Amino acid sequence: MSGPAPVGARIGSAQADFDCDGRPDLLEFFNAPRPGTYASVNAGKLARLTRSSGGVVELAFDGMPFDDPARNPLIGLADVNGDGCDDAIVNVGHGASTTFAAFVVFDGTRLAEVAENGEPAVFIYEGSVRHGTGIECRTTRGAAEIVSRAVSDYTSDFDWDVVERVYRWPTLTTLSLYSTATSVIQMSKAFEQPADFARYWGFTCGSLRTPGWAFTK
Ligand SMILES: [Ca+2]
Ligand SMILES: [Ca+2]
Repeated sequence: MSGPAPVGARIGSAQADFDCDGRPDLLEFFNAPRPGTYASVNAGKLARLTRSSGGVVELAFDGMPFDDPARNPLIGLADVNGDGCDDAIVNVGHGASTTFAAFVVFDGTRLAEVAENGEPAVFIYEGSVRHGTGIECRTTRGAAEIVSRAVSDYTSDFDWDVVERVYRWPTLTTLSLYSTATSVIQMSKAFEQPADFARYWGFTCGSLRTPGWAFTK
């Protein structure tokens, strides 16, 4: 990024303990259009963390292209990387029936968008009647993981093809693919959806359960 980013309206905020000092910090989001790929599509955003100790760190990121620039990008708060500090889950775009989520983490020094192979790590969730992707944060034998489970019944009306990808954290702000597994869920009735619907259409992380409809179905 070159030059100061013009910062527009504040479009969201949340209080949580992002630096783990036991006191709440303030995370704010601003509309921040700037030159570059997404300048004309309202994607420029700025996250600003004001720590309870007084320090301020900022992160410019791209999110929600073509969306209402006044829309709050914050999906929710949870500890995504397992260090015990709160992190932010932000909306960075959508498909026809899906939401694209990314993670904003304070690593002790800077505010960063979690990356995989040098690019923002973007996780898709939700879906339609014939496909879905669920995201889950979990810990396996002490290792924090992000699990993505994509399902579709394109190949058979009675079968859901499942692709499960598990990611782990080499650092607090980077993810890498740890394992991939495929399986099939067989249904007795055509077009029937798996019983554990939220597992394949919802986003579960800490106390965050979204979207609500995926957890009441
Ligand atoms: Ca704090
Ligand atoms: Ca964390």
